[in-house]
Amino acid sequence: MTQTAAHAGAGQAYAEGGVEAMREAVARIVNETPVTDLHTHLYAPAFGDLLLWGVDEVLIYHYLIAEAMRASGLPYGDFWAMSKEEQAAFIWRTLFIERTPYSEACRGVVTVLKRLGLNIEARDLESYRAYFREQDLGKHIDAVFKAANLESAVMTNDPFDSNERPVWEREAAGDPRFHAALRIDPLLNDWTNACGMLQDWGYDTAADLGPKTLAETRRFLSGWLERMNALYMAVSLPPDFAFPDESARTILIRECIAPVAEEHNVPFALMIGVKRAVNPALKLAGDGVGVADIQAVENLCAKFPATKFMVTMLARENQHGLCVTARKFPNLFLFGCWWFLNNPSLIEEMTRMRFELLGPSVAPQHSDARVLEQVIYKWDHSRAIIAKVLADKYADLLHAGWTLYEDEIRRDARMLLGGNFWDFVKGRAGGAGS
Ligand code: FIX
Ligand code: ZN
Repeated sequence: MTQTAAHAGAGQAYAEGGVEAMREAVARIVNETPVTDLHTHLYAPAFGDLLLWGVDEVLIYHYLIAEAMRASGLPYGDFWAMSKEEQAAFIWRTLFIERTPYSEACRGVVTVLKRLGLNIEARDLESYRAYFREQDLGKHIDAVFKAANLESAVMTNDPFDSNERPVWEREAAGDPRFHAALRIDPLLNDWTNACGMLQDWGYDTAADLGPKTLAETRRFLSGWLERMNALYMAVSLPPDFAFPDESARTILIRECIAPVAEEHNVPFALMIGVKRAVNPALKLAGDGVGVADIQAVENLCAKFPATKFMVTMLARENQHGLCVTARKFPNLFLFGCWWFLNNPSLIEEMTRMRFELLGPSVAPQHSDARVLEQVIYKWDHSRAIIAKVLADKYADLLHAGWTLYEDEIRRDARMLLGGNFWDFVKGRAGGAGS
C-alpha cells in the first residue's frame, strides 16, 4: 500500500452507521484530553496575592459586578465602598438568591461549586467560605488543575505593573504549569507614559521614536522575553486599531515588535476590539466592544510573513472575516472566544464557523480566567461545546463516506486543546510545527 492510500487510523472505527457511538467517543475523548490554556490572568504561586482564588474572588469577577450593578441599581460608589466580602455577599444575594443565575457568568459559579463538591442546594455562602478557608493553596491548585483537566496555563505578565515587576526581578522559581506571556499594552496604547517608565528603568528612550529610542525599546522587549521565557508577546487593542497609520503604535510594531518577534521566534498576539472604560464608574467591568477593521490584520500578516501572529477579536461581526483572513495567511493563528463572546451560543457559532473554514487548525478556546477556580467552569462548559461541534462535523464526514478511527479523534482533540498552539509557538512562520 502506498503512503497516500494508507490511513493513519487505529482503534475503534466509526462509519456512517456508527454516528451515535462516535458522538459518545468524541465527548469522552475531549473530556480526557488535557488542555493548555493559552490566555489567562492567573499567576503562579510565587506571585503571592496576585493569584486570586476562593469563593469571594469568584463572586466579585468583573463579569458578575456588571450584572449585579445592572440588576440592583445600587449607586456605584456604594458598591466600591464595600469590603471584598461585602461585595461578594451583595452579588450572591442579588444574582443568586433574588434572581435565577442562568447567565453564563452566574452558571459558571454554580459549576465551580458543584465540581468542588459543595452543597449547591443549601445556597449558603458562609459554608462555601468555610470550605475555601480550609484549603491548602498548593493542594488546592493541584485539585483545580485536575478538575479542569488542565495541563498548563499561560499567564498575562506585564512588566509595567508595579505589583508584578519585582517578582520577576527577584527571579522567583517558576511552577512548570504556569507559562509567561509578555504583555505590552502600555507600550502600544500609551507610548508617552511608557517612554517615561522606560527612562526610569535606564533605557535611553525619547518621545520622538528616533533610532536610539527604537533600539532601546527592542532591548527592553528582548530582555523581558528572555527574563520571562515568554511564549508570546501580547496586546489588547481598540476597535479603531489600524495598521499602518500615522501613530506611534505603527512605528513601534514595525520597528520593534515585529522584528523582535521574528528574532526570538515568538508570536505577537493581538486581541482586537475592546473599548476601554465605556462606563468608567464600573472600573474593570466597564469595558465595551466595537467592530474592528480586519484590514489591519491582513496588512500585518502580509507585510511581515516571517512574523507569527495570534489573533482573537471581540466583536461577533468580525469572526467570519477573520476566518477568511486566516485561510490566506499561514502566519496567522486564531484563538479563543474572548470575553463577551465566551457564551455558549456564540462559542458554538464561532467554533462551527472556524471548523468549517479552517478545519482543525485553530485553538477554539482560552479561558481568560482571572480567578483560579474559574478554569473549572470555563473548560467544563467549552469542552462540551467543542465536543458537540466536532461530533457534528465528524457526522457530516461519515455521511459523506469517510471512516474515522479512535486515535484520529484523539489526535484532533490534542491539536485543538493545545497541540496547535504549541506547534505554532515552536514552529517558524508559515511552517507546520517544525
Ligand atoms: O485584555 C484582556 O486580556 C482582557 O481579557 C481583560 O482585560 C478583560 O478584563 C477580561 O478579563 C476578559 O475576559
Ligand atoms: Zn484577557
